[in-house]
Amino acid sequence: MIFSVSGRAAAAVGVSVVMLLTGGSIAGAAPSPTAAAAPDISVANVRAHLAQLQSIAGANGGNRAHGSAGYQASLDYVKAKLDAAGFTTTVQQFTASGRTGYNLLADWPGGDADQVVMAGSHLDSVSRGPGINDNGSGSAAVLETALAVSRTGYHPTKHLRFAWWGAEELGIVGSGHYVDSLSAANRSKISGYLNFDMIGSPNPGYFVYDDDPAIEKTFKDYFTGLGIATEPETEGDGRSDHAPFKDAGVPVGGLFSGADYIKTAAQAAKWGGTSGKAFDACYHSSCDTASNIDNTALDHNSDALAHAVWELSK
Ligand code: DTR
Ligand code: ZN
Ligand code: ZN
Repeated sequence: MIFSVSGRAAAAVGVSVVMLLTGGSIAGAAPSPTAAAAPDISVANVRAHLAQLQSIAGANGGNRAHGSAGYQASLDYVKAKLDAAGFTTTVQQFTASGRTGYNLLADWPGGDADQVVMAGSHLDSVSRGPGINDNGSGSAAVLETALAVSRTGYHPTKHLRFAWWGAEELGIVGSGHYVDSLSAANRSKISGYLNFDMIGSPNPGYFVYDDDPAIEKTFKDYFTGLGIATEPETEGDGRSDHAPFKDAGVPVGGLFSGADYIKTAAQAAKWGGTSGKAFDACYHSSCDTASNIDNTALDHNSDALAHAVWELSK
């Protein structure tokens, strides 16, 4: 079910209507007495979401691009999982390149509404292919982390909001529309935005956004615990959905496993894989399919995502 929600007033109406229909409640449960550690995120579950996105692309002309049936079906799939898990979902509508686009927001009932921790990813692909690494990987990992919040009954001090953005490939349009539609007051309530755009690259690197130091440290400490050295993610500055949040003064961070840049010998020595080859040779290509994923990178990055959501929302 899609609500035509655009603009602040309409968004507010949309949210209240959605709460009535999905049984969400603003109050939610009290914070859990102890701030538990994040659960392990099942990479098999993340891969199952990727398989669904792959078959959606296959049934809809081979892609999940903005304005296409493949994008709509992708959003419907993610929304159905979240509605069933007790999230309060909102679909925000916008226009890009003359076609209607949609963002999907999912609020976990409860937590301090004045301290919102967000985790997001773009759900659209390019028109040339199914976009499984770019960015089914981020979308599936954010979805599985949200489902883990529900499964474990996690109720942190802060409020959790998850997001799947439309039209990132057209120029970061959906997330920009979302940030622009927030009042200054609501924008200031977002204590951090975590972005996940390409986290399963087949020749992976382990890059951590070097924006907000506290968020960066949360991710780096996690990988240090795994004995994995990380590098600062600098290639993507301003190139994904964290950019509108950063421009609005929101602390941002995130993870990245590499795109069409070439892995060096030094990077191959610490991360494995193949030097002299791209981190993802199928970037923005038709071969960005469900086989264009490194399972270990997807697994580690999904677990790091959950770790950061738990740690930063305590
Ligand atoms: N995932 C890419 C945007 C992107 C993010 N970080 C980098 C680094 C280097 C190249 C591209 C990117 C996209 O959606 O096109
Ligand atoms: Zn892309
Ligand atoms: Zn991307």
